[in-house]
Amino acid sequence: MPSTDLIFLHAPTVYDFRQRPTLWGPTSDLVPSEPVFDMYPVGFSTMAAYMHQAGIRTRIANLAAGMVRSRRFDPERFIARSRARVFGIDLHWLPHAHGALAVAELVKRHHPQAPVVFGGFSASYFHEELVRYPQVDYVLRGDSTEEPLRQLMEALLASSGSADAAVLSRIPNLTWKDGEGGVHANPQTYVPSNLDHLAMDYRQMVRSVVRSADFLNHVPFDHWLDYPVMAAITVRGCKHNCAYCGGSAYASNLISRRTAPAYRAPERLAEDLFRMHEISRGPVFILGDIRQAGLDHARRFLRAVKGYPGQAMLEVFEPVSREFAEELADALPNFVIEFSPESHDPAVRQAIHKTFSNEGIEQTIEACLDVGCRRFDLFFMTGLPKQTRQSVLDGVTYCEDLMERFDDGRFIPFVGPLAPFVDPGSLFYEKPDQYGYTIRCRTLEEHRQALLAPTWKHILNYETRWMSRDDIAAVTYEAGRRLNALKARFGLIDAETAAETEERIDRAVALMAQIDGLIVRCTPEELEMELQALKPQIDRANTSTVCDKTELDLPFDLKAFNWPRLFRMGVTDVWTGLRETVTGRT
Ligand code: B12
Ligand code: SF4
Repeated sequence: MPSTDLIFLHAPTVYDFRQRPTLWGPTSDLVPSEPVFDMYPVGFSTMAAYMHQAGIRTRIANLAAGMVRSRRFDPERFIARSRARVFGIDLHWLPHAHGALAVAELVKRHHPQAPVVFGGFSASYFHEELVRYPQVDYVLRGDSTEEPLRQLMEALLASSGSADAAVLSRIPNLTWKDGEGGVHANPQTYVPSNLDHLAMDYRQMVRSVVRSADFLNHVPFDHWLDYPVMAAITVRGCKHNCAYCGGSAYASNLISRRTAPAYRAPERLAEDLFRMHEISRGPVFILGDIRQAGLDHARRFLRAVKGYPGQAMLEVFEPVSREFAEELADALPNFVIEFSPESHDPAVRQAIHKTFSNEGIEQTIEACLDVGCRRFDLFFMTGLPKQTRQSVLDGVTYCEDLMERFDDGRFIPFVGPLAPFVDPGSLFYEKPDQYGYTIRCRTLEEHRQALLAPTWKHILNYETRWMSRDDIAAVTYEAGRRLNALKARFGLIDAETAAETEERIDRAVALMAQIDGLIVRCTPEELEMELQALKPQIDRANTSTVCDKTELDLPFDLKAFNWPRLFRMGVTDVWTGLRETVTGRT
């Protein structure tokens, strides 16, 4: 009898990445993940907590992180040995198209009777195509699937895995197949208007770790063991409409049927932070601009969180006034700002619907640093409308001006590509002509195939009227190279780190040219052989291409985990679990 009702599996982007020679380039440079995006969706923890409340036993297995960590980790053997009644796989980020489907295939091979459930933004967008793959049984659509998942799980557990059509047809947001292979997409009616029904404190995660005696499989991403950053969610959906974003107001309506963002109540959000601090001393990343629901909402949060001792990273979507910066500093003295204007050029920003001015950007940096912000990260992107090669490089010059002006080591600019995909549901993807884009892949299968190309340049699913894929790749490397040199000049990174990054960029550029040449000259079989021969070099050029990934990390207390607290939490929980099992209560 399986001891777990539902196991969540997170796949790598491409299942056999350890064998494949893929030059991933800078696609993951600006997130904590490895190039195979080994971070699982934060929703795994909210779904696990929600299932726990309903008496459904869950586990998490981050297969991607396991594969990154050790060559000896065999995901197929892990799947074969997993005893779960239902398998849940995320296809949230489209770059997982290959890995997620391959993992589902393995689940079906080893557990043919166990239902396979998919969810996430990309699964929702491609739900009808996805459910037609033989290894997929169900897709739960939308940005909030906790309750539909509970209903599906109860139906599956009550029927030993093959729920009745009448029952299935009543589950909101569910796409499913009937016995004849007919696809049914139930109405997407479960769209909660706030996030207050969710538990976001990771305690369920600790319980699951203790119960399964399996810490490593639960880690959100491999590097988390060195850098235990936690995520606090303020919102699902967004009121903004950045044209590249697959989670914008427009995309959210299309994918999640969401007409307005759902917010976490400010006081609950503050509680989330304090509870996370009980577990980890790592920084907390507060996802979503806390001002999105209005300044009153933001101020309620700041009042409630005042006294929080840890480091808080805050995203801002629009410029910050001096007054608000002061309020931030007062409530969260250890605050860090993440701001993504994406370009220095107002015309480019206008084209992506970021309508604030350069003065707004500069005032924001000045105000935040003045009031004591620990660090200010600024993000620029390549591959945008109206953006030429020159415009990207001018953006680096603009960063140089800013580094000169704010030169005490706290202002750090980054540049990275819009990659690997323009996201489905975004305005670029849905209205490419209007934005000057050519979208090369339209179906899930086309994206799955694209991921098997030899370099990130060939994986890109788009080019723009202003830059081809070659241009985007070349200028991204060049911008990275110049910014790297500037960071060394202004003392933001040491000379050794800068030299290593420079060397990686050189190596990546040379490899890209070499692979381009092979593609022209070789037959597919020859190409495969040549690429395999290059694999060791490709692997060495793959992480931290245009900047050193650890530049993103904040320094934090080495005693990152509150072990006594974790121990108490785990032991209490195992004891409660045992008592529940004995008394039959949940
Ligand atoms: C927060 C965020 C992040 C965080 C991730 C935090 C985390 N661990 O989840 C960070 C900053 C690290 C990040 C990174 C990336 N992100 Co991001 N991110 C977002 C953002 C701003 C919010 C996402 C959010 O609200 N999540 C909360 C809800 C919606 O999701 P959730 O709770 O995790 O999961 C729920 C559902 O999705 C679903 N679900 C998910 N998985 C599963 C699995 C099963 C079995 C089931 C049943 C349901 C289910 O149910 C969950 C619970 O209700 C969105 C933009 C937006 N406004 O939406 C972009 C967004 C999701 N990101 C995007 C991208 C592209 C990326 C990167 C690939 C970018 C890059 N090249 O580096 C990386 C991938 C990182 C990785 N996996 O390693 C795209 C995805 C588009 C797409 N369809 O692929 C978005 C839409 C933005 C954009 N540019 O278009 N991101
Ligand atoms: S990029 Fe950020 S601010 Fe813009 S629409 Fe997406 S989530 Fe909202």
